Parts: sequence; structure tokens; C-alpha cells
Amino acid sequence: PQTIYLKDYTPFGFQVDSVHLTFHLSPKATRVVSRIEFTPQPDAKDKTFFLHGEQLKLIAAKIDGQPVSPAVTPQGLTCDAPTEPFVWEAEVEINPQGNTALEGLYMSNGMYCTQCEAEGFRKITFYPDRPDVMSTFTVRIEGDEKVLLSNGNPTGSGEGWAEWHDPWPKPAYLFALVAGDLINHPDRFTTKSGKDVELNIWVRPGDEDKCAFGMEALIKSMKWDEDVYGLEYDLDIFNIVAVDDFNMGAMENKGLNIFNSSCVLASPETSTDANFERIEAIIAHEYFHNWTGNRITCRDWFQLCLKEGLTVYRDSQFTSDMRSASVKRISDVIDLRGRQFAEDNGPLAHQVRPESFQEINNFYTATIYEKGAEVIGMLKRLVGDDAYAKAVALYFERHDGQACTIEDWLQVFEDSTGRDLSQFSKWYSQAGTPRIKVTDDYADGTYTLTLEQSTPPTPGQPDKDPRVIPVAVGLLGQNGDEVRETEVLELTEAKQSFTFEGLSAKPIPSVLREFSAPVILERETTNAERAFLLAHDSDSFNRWEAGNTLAKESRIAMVLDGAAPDADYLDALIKLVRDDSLDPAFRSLVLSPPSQSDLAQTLFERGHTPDPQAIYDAAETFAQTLAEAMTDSLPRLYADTTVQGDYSPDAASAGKRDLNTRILSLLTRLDGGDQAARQYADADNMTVQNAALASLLKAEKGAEQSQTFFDQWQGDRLVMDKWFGLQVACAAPAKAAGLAEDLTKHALFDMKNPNRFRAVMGALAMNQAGFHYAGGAGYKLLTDNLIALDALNPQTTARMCAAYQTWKRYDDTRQGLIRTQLERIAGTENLSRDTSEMVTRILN
Ligand code: DPP
Ligand code: ZN
Repeated sequence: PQTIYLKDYTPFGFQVDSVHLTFHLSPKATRVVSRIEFTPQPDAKDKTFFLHGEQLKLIAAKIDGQPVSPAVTPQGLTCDAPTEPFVWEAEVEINPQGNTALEGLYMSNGMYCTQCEAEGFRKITFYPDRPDVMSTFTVRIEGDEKVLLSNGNPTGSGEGWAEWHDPWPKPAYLFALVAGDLINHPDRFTTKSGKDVELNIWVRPGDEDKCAFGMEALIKSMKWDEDVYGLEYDLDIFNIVAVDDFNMGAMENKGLNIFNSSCVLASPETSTDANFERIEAIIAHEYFHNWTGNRITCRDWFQLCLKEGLTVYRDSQFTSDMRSASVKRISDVIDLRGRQFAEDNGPLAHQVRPESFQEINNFYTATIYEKGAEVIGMLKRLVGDDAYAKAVALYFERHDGQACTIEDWLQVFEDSTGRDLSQFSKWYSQAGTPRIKVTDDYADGTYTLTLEQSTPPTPGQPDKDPRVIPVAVGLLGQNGDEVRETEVLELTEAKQSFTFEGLSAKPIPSVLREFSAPVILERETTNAERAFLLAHDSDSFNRWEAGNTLAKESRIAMVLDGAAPDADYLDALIKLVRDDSLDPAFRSLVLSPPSQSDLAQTLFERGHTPDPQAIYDAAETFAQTLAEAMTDSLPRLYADTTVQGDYSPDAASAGKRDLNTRILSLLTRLDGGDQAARQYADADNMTVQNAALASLLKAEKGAEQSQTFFDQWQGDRLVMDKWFGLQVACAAPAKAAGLAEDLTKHALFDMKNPNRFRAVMGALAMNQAGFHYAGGAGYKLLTDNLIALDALNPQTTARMCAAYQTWKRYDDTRQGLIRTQLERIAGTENLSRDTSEMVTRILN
């Protein structure tokens, strides 16, 4: 496969003045007629008239009304073009029914839908399918379906046809079309300047009672973007469509967002608290793209983080405002460490702005999205809130309607603050997670904190320069009072010291408050000091972090030395969990164990070979010891945290239920599942039903409930995904692979549905001890399924290959077993470009 480089960027030699498309829909033979006005650019370096096009049957092509015969390859066509403005017309035939890759125009449960980001539009018609080519689109759809939708505003419709016009120039990746027998959940929104906007969530009949929450989230998002960023919606209508078969979470197509149904449909009976929160965040994310992504888009796909990092940052601000900022921050860091740190410290490590790729679909990663958002957060911390607001306002003023780069983004900050951001820009160009070694010293009233930064090598980048790192620090006195409020230290050198004067005694530092930078702190400290911070730190992130570190160290000692669970930590933990004055969501987070993958990575970095079974056993022993130590208080805690009354997905209730779920899982270790069985029987919402079933399955007591769950929900695809996933997630290590294999043979397992595939295979990969269980049955099963899926859906296959990205952590036997599987994938005939790139990178 060919590698594409950022340095080779060349603008397209033609401007597109307008696009007219007509679709004659038919499942196996849809005709797409295009009429596109081009103006040659006289100064263009490359004057070749090349249009992308893949898997298209060209019926006819004309330039200025005269038939032409372009040279067609599997990638597209070239044709002699006039030097004056001209009209290109083409008719092509495509097969939506046969499109299992779910890129371009495809069918899902009888409805037509599209996914064009990143390069799907070239599977719809011949076009310069690159984000820097922007144009207005007019679309006519002809078909028998009741609902025919495209981007922009509706301009006319009748029996069997509809027309749409999008006045905002956009790249082809934001094109969308939907046709189906759909039902809408309508509402309206009046923008701050008084524009009345029609809102709809379109779903398949039967799902109309699952739209209200998504609609509320949309309205909240529209209002929030006006209030916080001053950004207003810009069309007469905003449509969201729920689709069952979708490779990603959702897509921000202009005026016509298309959502994986799992990311929009919500009801108390079928969705958990976590689903509700995620749906609210994704609706906001896609809506916010209307400005950060659509009005200002990316010049090329190397700049993907320009829209994604910023939009993730914006949606996290939104969630913080709607819910609890400190809970959101802690959850985001757990997620960052779980997914992004694993990526950044393994063979798939890449820059926030990559400089080369083979398949762009492989770069919709935690690094581009989540680390990209962290970079924005650091920038805001460095320049301050007011300067951030000013710079962002300048960004919209200067670049509205353009396709931009990271340089454009940084320039508005340089121009509005006068700051030199050249060193900061290394966050975009250097991969890898920086380590900061912290040492301190106290003498004569002066406290000195010394920070030393370094970043390990990553593929293609052996040496790294020091970056600018904002390190938020506060100091506590021996009695637990704060003696210095949070201050942001700017670490710019490889090694740098910061002093605090006028202190009467040696303080206890609270370093990297709010997780002010995506780095790994290395600091030799005592458990006593961690326990002190857990009890006293005024920064809730660092308070949680102190507990998290204690939890990790205790488990590591159990794994390495066969130690018993740390008694002091257990005491501190129990005190905290019982402390009713603390937010239940926070108590739940403190109680949540460090992930087994995180422990494996930490052990690996300290020079040990992690044994997934030993890590699992330590987690079990720890939980059992904790449950036994809390024998007397668990029933009371369970009762106190049980939420009474009608279900509401609000943050306070959800936090309480989350704590209740953790208490239940401890209780189940003592009562053999009695309470969980009662909770299951009484459940009137999915959060508590799911939690009870999980506890029972974990205790190997849930066979009966699993069957009733199936009987109750077999008609609901999204709940069935939970049923498939939960069984594998809760399976004991020795049984996980076998169970997953049985489930792939279940009548309702459908490899072509990405949600279902991920429910089973994703859960297996996440069940660390099960996936890595001795013998390698998990590896073989995953690989068999990846190879089978690649022929149907390369994008989802390639993404799931990341399950192997941590393979170098493990012992020779496991590495050998995994290598065999990776080589088996690599050796598959007609392997997709997506999967081939991933496997090659993981193997190297
Ligand atoms: N651009 C989409 C999103 O991140 C992914 N295709 O929302
Ligand atoms: Zn996005």
C-alpha cells in the first residue's frame, strides 16, 4: 500500500463552484447523476484533472455537454479538461445493498444511509474527495421511501422525490443522504438572534419513545454553544437519524447528523446511566462540530485533530457544566490512561498531528481525539481563560468558511496573546507520553520542587525535545490545610527547579492538580503521604489520584511479593466510602479498582513481565478482603445508596446508583448473590437490572437471570448487545474465550453489525485475564473473527486489531502465540489496506 505524506500536500488545481446530485435509489443499482461546475486555477502547480472514485460503474461522462472518455483506475479517473470554467457531468451506478463496509451509500435494515468521512464520498460518485475542496450542494433524491433527507434546507418535495440545498460550502466528507420509512420526534429551537429552527430525530417505527432524551440534549447543546462560545446554528432545520449499522459513534454531516443508534436512542428501561451520559455527550459533540469542523474544516486529514481535539475539548466542557466537573475530569483521565496511554506507549504511538499514513481510517484514535483535547486544555491553562476566549473568537472571525491547519489554530493564539508557541507546537509533532520526575527539598523556609522531563522513543522518533508542560501545584501543611493555592508552573527545560518561599515547615506537595497535562508523574513517595493526600487534598482530582495510586501500589505488592492487601489503605478506603458528606459519584470513583491493563503496563514499565492471571487474582483477593472488612456496613450502605422513586438519568441519581452498584458487587461476595437476585427481580430500569445481572454473572450465579433477560429483550438490538457483551465481560478467565466462541454461534450474532461484533469481540479483548489466558484460545478466536470480518468491513476490523497493541508487555510464550496470530492476519489473501497497515505497525 501507498504511504501518504503531509509534506506532499498540494492544493487541487480546480475550484468547485457548485455541485448538483440526483439519486435514483434502488437497493442493488442506485444511479447517481452529478453536475459539477469547475474553475481551473491558473496558478496551480498540479493541473491534472483527477477525480477520486472507487467501486463505481461509470455509465456516461460529459464535459460542457460533450461526451468524454476518461481514463479510469480503481482509485479514480483522469480526463483532459478545459482551461476555462466548465461543467462536468457523470452518471454512475452503485450497489448500496452489497456495501458491507458501511462507507459511502449503504443499506441498514432497509433504509439508505451514508458515511462519507473520511473518504466515503468517492464510493458515491467521481469527485475531488479531499477536505480542502469545498462547495455548495444541491441534491435531488428519487425513491419510494417515505422520508428522503440530505444536507441543508429542504427546497421542495412531492410523491417519490425531495430536493435539498445546502448554502454553506462544505467538503464532500460532510455530505449525507438518508432514505427510509422513518418516524420523527420533532421539536423547535429559537437561536439567540431569533431564528426559528426545526429539529427532528428520525428513527425506525418502534423507537419513537427513545428520542426525548436525545432531543433535550440537542437543545441544551445549542443553547450552551451560544452562551459559552457565542456560536449560533445556521440552517432552518437540524436533523438527526438513528442507524443500527454504523462503524463509528456518530457523524456530524452538515444539518443531517447520522448516529449509531446506540449513541442516540435512550429510555430508562433499555439504557443505563452510562448510556445516557454518553448520548448527551455525543449529541453535543456532533452538534459542536457545526462550527469546529464544518464552518471551519481541515485542510487535509493530517489536521484531523484540528476539529476532533477541539470538539472533544468542547464536549468535555459541556459535560462538566451539565454534570460534575470533578467527576468528569477523573473519568476522562481514567479513559485517557486506559486507551490513549496504551496507544502512546506501544507500537501504534503517533503524533497528535501525524505526518504520514496509509489509511486515514486508522487515525480516528484516542491520540487524535483525547490527547488532542488535552493539548487544547493545556493551551487554555497556559494562556488563561480570557485569552483563550479571545483567541477562539479570532479563529472563527479569521477562518470561517476555510479549510485550516494546526498552524492557523496556533497563529490566532500567538496573534492575540503575543506568546511564542513554537515550543508548545511540539505537543502536535512529538508522539509519546512525557514522564516527569519530581524531587523536592526544604531548607530555611524555602521549598524547592525540581521537575525533570523526558519522553521515551516512539516508532520513527527516537529523540524528543523538552516541551512546555503546565504543571499545576498546590502545597499542604502538616495539618492538612492548604498553605499555597494552586499555581501553574511552566516546565520548559529538560530539568527545572521552582521555589516557594516563606514556609514555616516542609509542606506536602500536590502535583499535577486536575491532571494539568497528559504525562506520567514519577515521584518517590510514601504510602503515608498518599494517604494524607487522600484524606486532605482540596483538589478532588489529586485526592482521587492519591487513592488510585495506593490501590495500584497495593495490588502491585500483592502480585510481586505475595503481600496481603495494604491494611492502611483498606482502612482509609472504607472510611471514605462510608463518609456520607462526600459526593456518591466521587466515592464510587475512589472505590473503582485500577484497570488490570493499567497495572500490567505499570509492571512492564518497572521492568517486570506482567502475568494477567496474577493481576486478576490480586484484584479478586483485594475485593474479597474489602468486602469482608466491610461486612457490617455493606447492607446499610446498600440501602442508603439505593435510589428511590421514578428513574431519572440526572448526574446526582446516576452517581448514587453507581456507588450502589459497587456496593452490590461487594455484597455479592458475601451473600452468594441473594441481594443481586432481589435487585434483578425488582428492577424497573436498565441501570439496576444490568448491574444486578453483572454481579450475578461474576459470581457464576446468573444463568437463570441471563435467560430471562434474553427472553425479555431479544427483540431489542441495543439491549441484546449488552446481553452479549456482559456475559463475556463477567466471565472467569478460563471461560471467557469459550463463552465468546459460543456466542459467535448464537442465532443473533451478526458479524455485519459492528455493535454486535464489538459487543462480543471487544468484551473479550477487554477481559484482560480472559483474553490472555494461557494457551491462547482468546487470541485464536479474535483472529478468526478479524480475518472473517476483514472481507466485509475493513474499518471495524482494523480498529479491533488494536487489541494486540500491548503484546510486547507479555512473556515469550504469549508473545509467540500473538505473533503467530498477527502473522496469520498479515498473510491473509486480499487483506484490506486498513488491516494491513495496522498489523504491520503492531508487528514492527
Ligand atoms: N467525525 C466523527 C466524530 O468524531 C467521526 N467520524 O464525531
Ligand atoms: Zn468528532
